[in-house]
Parts: sequence; C-alpha cells; structure tokens
Amino acid sequence: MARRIKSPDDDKPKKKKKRATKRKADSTSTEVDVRKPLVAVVMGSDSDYPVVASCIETLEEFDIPYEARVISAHRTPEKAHKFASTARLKGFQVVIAAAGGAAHLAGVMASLTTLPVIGIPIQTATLGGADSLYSTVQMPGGVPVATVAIGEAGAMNAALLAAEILALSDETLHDRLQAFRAAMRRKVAQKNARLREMIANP
Ligand code: C2R
Repeated sequence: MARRIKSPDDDKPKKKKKRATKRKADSTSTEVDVRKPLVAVVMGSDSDYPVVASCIETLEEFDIPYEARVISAHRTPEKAHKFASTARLKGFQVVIAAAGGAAHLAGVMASLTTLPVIGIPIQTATLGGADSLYSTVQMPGGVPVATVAIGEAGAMNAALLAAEILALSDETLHDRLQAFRAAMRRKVAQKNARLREMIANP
C-alpha cells in the first residue's frame, strides 16, 4: 500500500530503526513482534489510507503496537459489528476509526465497545469533509466519539491521543510524549528566532 507520510512539524521522536510492523512485514527478518496490538486502526476504505498514514506513522514512531484494517459499517456491517464487539476481548485498548462522507464507522464502533473510540473525519471532494466531521462528531449522548480535526493533522492527533490514553499506565510511553512536547517547544523557539531575525533584517 502506498504511503504518504507527513507530519506538520517534524517534531516527533526519532524514528526507530526496527519498528514493530516493519519487522512483521519483512519476510527475510527472523525477528517477530510478539506484542499484542493495543490500538485498532480501522478505516472505511483504502482510499482513506493516504490520510490515515499520518496516524499509523505516529503510532510506529511511538512504538505502539497496532493493527490496521478496512472495515465499513455500511458495506460490511456484520464485520464491523463483530470487530467492535470483540475488540476489548482481543486486548485492544483504543480504537481509531477513520471514514469519509456519511462517516458512521466511528459511531458504530463506539456503540459496540466501551473502549475509547477516536474518530478521524476524512476530507471529501464534494463537501470538504464537513460531512465526515459532522457525522463523526455529532454523536448522541451516551455514546462518545473523541473526534479530531479533518485531515492529516487530525490523523496524527488521533495517534497522539491514543498514546496519551495508553501512557496513563505506561511510563516509558509517557517519557516519549514528554520528549515529543519538548521537541515541539524547541521548534517553536527556533521559528520565533527566525521570524524576529527576518523582521530585524528585512
Ligand atoms: P471508496 O473510496 O471506497 O468509494 O470510499 C470511506 O471511509 C471513504 O472515505 C469512499 C468513502 O466512503 C467511506 N465509508 C464510510 C463508511 N464506509 C466507507 N464512511 C462507514 O461505514 O462509515
């Protein structure tokens, strides 16, 4: 699957050379990642992947084991039902669901599990993603979906939010999040210095 990876600021921790999913995908490697995936990343279609890639890359950079798959609440309702209702039993701790248009996937996931569900609204050609945003965020009381922004920043934030949830009981992950924030602060300080320099010396 083609990947378009981009982070808004390049502020994430350095890439690890050996990443969980890479090891799995490399048929020549003898290393096997035996960790159970903690985050389920579901998307309504593979056409969502260019945006979801930012989420996946962020999970990988934080070394969070995940499983990604295409499931549609509309097109494969039985699968969606089975996946969501067994997700907790399988050991997942967070579900991230990305969908565009009549984006009911995250809501359906949330209706069938008590795991925290994070929704990524995918930008659409017709309505710019407002359709995805509203159908993801406007859940009825009782069934929450933590909805992030439309697009890649939202996809990255979905992974960060999942990391923050997992970091409640994982100090190593918490340290990585702190390092990420520190790198972001340094980057902003650099930007500020550059801007002031530019204004002082036009
Ligand atoms: P195709 O590109 O496959 O036609 O999909 C997908 O997330 C995608 O953005 C077009 C769009 O349909 C969305 N889709 C949903 C759901 N299933 C697919 N919104 C759902 O169950 O919510």
